Amino acid sequence: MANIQYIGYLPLSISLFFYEWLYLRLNWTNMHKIITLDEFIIQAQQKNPYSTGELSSLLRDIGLAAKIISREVNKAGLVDIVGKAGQENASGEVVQKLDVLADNVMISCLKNSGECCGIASEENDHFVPITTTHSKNAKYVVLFDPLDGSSNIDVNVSIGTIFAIYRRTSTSGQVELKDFIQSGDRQIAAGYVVYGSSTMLVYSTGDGVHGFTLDPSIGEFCLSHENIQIPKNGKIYSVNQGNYPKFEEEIKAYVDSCMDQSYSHRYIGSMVADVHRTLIKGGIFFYPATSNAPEGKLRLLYECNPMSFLIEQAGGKASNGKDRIMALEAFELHQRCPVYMGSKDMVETVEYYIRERKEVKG
Ligand code: AHM
Ligand code: MG
Repeated sequence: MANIQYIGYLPLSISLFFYEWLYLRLNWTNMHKIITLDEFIIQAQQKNPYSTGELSSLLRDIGLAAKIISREVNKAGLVDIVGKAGQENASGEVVQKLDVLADNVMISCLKNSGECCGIASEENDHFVPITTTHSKNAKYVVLFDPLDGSSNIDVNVSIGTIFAIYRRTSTSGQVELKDFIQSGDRQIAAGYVVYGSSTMLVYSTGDGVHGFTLDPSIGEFCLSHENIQIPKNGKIYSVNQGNYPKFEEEIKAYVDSCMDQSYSHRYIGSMVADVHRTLIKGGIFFYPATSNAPEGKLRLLYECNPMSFLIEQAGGKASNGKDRIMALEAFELHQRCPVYMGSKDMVETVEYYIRERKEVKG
């Protein structure tokens, strides 16, 4: 009798055993599918027989800075890091405490890196040479906006870090201004980190655009968006429409056409978040010249060039309304420029509006 009772449990035990085996197998496979940022960078380096590993090492140090900034941004509201720092930056804008913190984290990680001989940041008036014995003859300079969209810090909306890496033009010794004032076409790598509903690092070394999501449980950026391609056309326009009365007539006409076609308007007010959405979903992000800011608001070296590098690498277009942003000549560290970037067809349409109206005006 007892044996018959146990036999009754047999199908249940077999299914439990099978279920457990399947669960373990799937988990094992998933675990082994994870590619971390460091692994990805090393794999990319191994594909290039001439690689010295210096750029890889620099990118990994920026990844470390991103994790530290992400940790601090996530604590904002709990500790005294929200609010104004009581100073203005090189562009005369109010600096937030988190701007300063992010700036210091980037500078300290890059100083320790040994692969960077100087940095320039939106928050500092002048470039900062790194003079340690190990760093002063390094190949690379890094330009960055440590915390973009900082007016959104207090209200828990996505903010980000943007970076661009160039090879220095001077041969050795302490860096000079000319090492930083280079056109965007000379970028070796560029990327951003968006501190949003999750933290993501997106970068390119000129071989496609790749996105990594921070898994807080293991403290690693894991490959989540390989080879991002921006859709050729889109139906989202992203601009501060409150500035409409200050736009030139041709930009007003373009914005009117977006509304006539019932395009969706999305504007977060953090370039990193707006460009991130544009990269993934398509559309156009623009910050045109206005009557009170004839060169627009965004900075060529810290914001426009690195984002243009990513947009072009993903198959999109980035223009100042007339020319490719990355072809523009840089002549000063905090230079601004009007920007139109995103899906190729949409950027060409706005360029057409600008060209046509300019011709009519003569
Ligand atoms: P910031 O670097 O001081 O934060 O300024 C740049 C930000 C961009 O992220 C965003 O696209 C733009 O400023 C928003 O400006 P506005 O509030 O004028 O629309
Ligand atoms: Mg900025």
